[in-house]
Amino acid sequence: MQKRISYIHVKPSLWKQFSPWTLTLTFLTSLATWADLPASFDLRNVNGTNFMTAVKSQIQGTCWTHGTMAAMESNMQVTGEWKDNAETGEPNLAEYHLDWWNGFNQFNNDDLTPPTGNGLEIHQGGDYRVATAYISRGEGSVRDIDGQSYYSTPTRKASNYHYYYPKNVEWLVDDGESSRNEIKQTIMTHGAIGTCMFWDNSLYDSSKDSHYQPISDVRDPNHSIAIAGWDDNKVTKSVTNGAWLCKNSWGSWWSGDGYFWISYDDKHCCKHEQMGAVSFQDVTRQTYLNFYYHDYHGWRDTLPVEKAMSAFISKEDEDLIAISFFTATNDVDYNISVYRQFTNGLCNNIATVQTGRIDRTGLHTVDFDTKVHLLKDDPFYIVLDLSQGGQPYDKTSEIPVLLYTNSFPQQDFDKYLETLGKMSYKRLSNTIVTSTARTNESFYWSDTQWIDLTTLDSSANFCIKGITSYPDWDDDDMPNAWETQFNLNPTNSSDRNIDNDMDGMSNYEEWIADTNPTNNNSVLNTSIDINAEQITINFNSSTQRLYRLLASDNLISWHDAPDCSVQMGNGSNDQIITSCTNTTIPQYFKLRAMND
Ligand SMILES: [Ca+2]
Ligand SMILES: [Ca+2]
Ligand SMILES: [Ca+2]
Ligand SMILES: [Ca+2]
Repeated sequence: MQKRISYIHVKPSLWKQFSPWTLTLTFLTSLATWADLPASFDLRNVNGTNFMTAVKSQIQGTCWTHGTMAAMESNMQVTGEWKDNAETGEPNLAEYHLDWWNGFNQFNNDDLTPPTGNGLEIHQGGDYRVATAYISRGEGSVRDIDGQSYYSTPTRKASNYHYYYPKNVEWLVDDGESSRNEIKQTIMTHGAIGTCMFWDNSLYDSSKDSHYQPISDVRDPNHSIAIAGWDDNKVTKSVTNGAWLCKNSWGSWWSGDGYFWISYDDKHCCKHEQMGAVSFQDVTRQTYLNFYYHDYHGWRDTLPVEKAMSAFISKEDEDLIAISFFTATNDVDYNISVYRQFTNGLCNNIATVQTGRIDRTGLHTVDFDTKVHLLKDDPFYIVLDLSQGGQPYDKTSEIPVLLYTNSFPQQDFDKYLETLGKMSYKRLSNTIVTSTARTNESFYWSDTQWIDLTTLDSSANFCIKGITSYPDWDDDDMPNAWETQFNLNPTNSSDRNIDNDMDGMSNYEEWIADTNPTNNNSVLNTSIDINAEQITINFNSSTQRLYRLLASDNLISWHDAPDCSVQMGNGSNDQIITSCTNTTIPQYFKLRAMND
C-alpha cells in the first residue's frame, strides 16, 4: 500500500494561543550543501546528534551482513524513517535474516530443486551484491525483533514483519580527489556506507587505531565494515595522511569503542569496484504487494546491449507502480516501457512509459507517473532501454566473499580456516552459485527483433523487477477493496471528494483516517486539553494508521510538535501529548493521519 497523507486540522475553534518553543532540528542535508567539505567528519556527532547505531558483535563470517545493516540503519537515522514509522528505539535490522535467506547458500537457493545443498556455506560470507539481491527481491531487510536469529533459522516471512527497503543502492569508487569528495558528500547526505578491506593483524597499527594495506599487496578483501566519517589529517602507516573512520562489528570493546581508521591509500577501502563504497539510500518502510522478477541472484554480469525485456504474468488484481533495475555505469539515461502484448516477436499495446537519468552505478527503483492496472493472469512486458553501460543480468556465477571472522581475532586467518577444515582462503572464495532461467522470461533486442536470453546462457535473466500495489483502478487513491466494502465505485473517481455521510470528511479523507464513509458517527474527531505543563490532543484512532502532531505559529511552516513523535493508533480513544505551552504567540496544531 502506498503511503498517503492527509492533513486534518484541529478545528479552528480549538486553536489556542501559546508562546513559541525552542526546537532544535538537526537536518544533515543542510550540512551536505556546504561548498567546502570539512577536514573531518563523524556521523556519531553531527552538531551533537548521533547518526550511527550501536556497534554489533558478529558471529562467524557475517561481517558483510553487519556492514550492510550498519549503512541502512544509519540512513534511517539521517532521514528519520524509522521513527516516522513509529518504531521504537534506534533503527535495528536483522543481520542474520539476511545471513540465512540471501539465497546464495547451501541452506537456501530458490533457483535449485530442491533449494538446498549448493553454494556458499551458511554463516561464511557474502558481499554487497548478495545483500542487494536479497533486498531487491523484497525479502528484507526485516527488523531485529522480526528475524534476528543466528543459531536457528528465522522465519522467512510473516505478515507482522516490517520490511525496510533502500530504493537506491549506489556503488562509488575513489579514483581521485573529486570522487573521494563525492563519497564524503554521500556519507553526509545518506549516512554510513559499506566498504571492504583485507584484514590482517600485520596491517593494523593498534597504536594509531588504523589499518593500511599497500596497493602492492595482492590479497583480496576478506572483511566488511561501514564508513562513518573521515579525518584528512589522520596519521596512518601510509606516507600520506588521511583516513576513513570505520564501524567494525567485533563488539564495542574492540579497539576501545568498536571503531577504527583505514587509510585513504588503502588498497580496497573505497577502491574496490564491487565492495569498496556502497551507499544504501532512501530506505523506506516497504509495503508493496508483489515483486516480479526472474533474476533471483541479482546483478552477476553485464551484457553489452542497450535494450532488454522481461515477461511476467500477474498473480492477482494489482497495479504495477514501479520497477527496479541496475545500472552498470554512471550517467545512464533510461527509458522504461510497459506493454500488454508480445506477439510475433514484437511488443505492442503500450501501457506506460517512464524516462529519466541515473547518476550512479547501482540498484534503482523508479516510480511510475502512470501506473499500469493489471488483472489476475494478465501478461505484462517491461522493456528497459539503458543509454550506456549495458544490461546487468543474473547467471550461474562465482561469488567472491567477505568472510573474516572475529571469533579468534588474534589468530592468523589461514589457521582459522584450518579449524573449519578448509584448505585455504582461496578455495572458500571461489564458490559457484547456480542460477536458473527458463525460456520466454528475458529477451534482448538485436537490430530488428527480440532474442531469448537463454540462447546466450541457459542460466541467464535480466535484472528487471516489476513492483506492484493493491489495485486502485480509477486512480482516486482509494483502493478497489475499500471502495467495494463501502459501496463506492472502484471504476469512477468522482466519489473521491464527495462526503457521502455528510460528516465533514470526504470519502477520501475517511479512507486516510480509516473511518466509515457511510456512517456520520464514524469520523476523525479531535479535542484539546490544555494545562500549564502540556497540551493533550485527544482523537479516535485506527490500529492501521500512523499519527503525527504538527505545530505552527504562522499556519505556513509546520514542525513536529515538541516532544512528539509519530505513533501507531491504538484503535480507540487515543492521545498525543506535547510540551508546547504558554500564551503569548498563537500556536496551531494539526493532526496528520497516515496510511502506511
Ligand atoms: Ca479507487
Ligand atoms: Ca472510486
Ligand atoms: Ca464522510
Ligand atoms: Ca464517516
